[in-house]
Amino acid sequence: MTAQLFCFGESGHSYKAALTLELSGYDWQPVYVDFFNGEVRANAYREMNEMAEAPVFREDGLTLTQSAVIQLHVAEKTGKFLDGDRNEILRWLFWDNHKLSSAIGSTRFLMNFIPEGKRPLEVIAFQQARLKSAYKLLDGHLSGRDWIAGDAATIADFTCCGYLYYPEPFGFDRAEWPHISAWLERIASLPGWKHPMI
Ligand SMILES: N[C@@H](CCC(=O)N[C@@H](CS)C(=O)NCC(=O)O)C(=O)O
Repeated sequence: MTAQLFCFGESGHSYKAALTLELSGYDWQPVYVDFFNGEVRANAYREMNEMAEAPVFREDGLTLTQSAVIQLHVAEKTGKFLDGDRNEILRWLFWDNHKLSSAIGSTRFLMNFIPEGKRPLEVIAFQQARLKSAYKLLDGHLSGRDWIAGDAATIADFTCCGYLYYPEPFGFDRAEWPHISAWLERIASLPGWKHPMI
């Protein structure tokens, strides 16, 4: 059965899972989640994912949530994008989910997807300051190495890049982070790569 990924284009967390599926050559199809009209909070959606979040992966009676779990499942099943030290890969999956993607997701939401007059400027400034430390750490880690964990692309790369291709402003300027920028180019050069909004 073709696997389904419940997702939407603006969701960087969905993108990580979709990118892993796509680059692995997995048999999958996206199922659109109407996030901006509250679908993830509706009872029907919560029955599928009590955490009320996208993405959700479904295949042959299996339901998985949390993008990192979906990525691991796909990588283990296909044997792709898992070369390298497993603890190192897991370390970056956890770091990204805690310090990078979750912070970008909420900052980008506050800066772009709510009415201008309702944007909490102090919260945005606080988040951007914390994110700057995360960009600095990632840029430093990528100086002198091509990939986050190991000698080839892994799911650690696909989780950390999740939000960094989106055009909306959230305080990330690629020109300020040359090693991150070069790494994003490398990922975008992998055969089958797609932009999140395609
Ligand atoms: N750690 C989760 C984060 C998922 C997440 O926050 N998804 C967002 C969309 S990008 C969502 O559905 N948020 C619902 C909400 O916060 O109410 C993952 O990696 O799957």
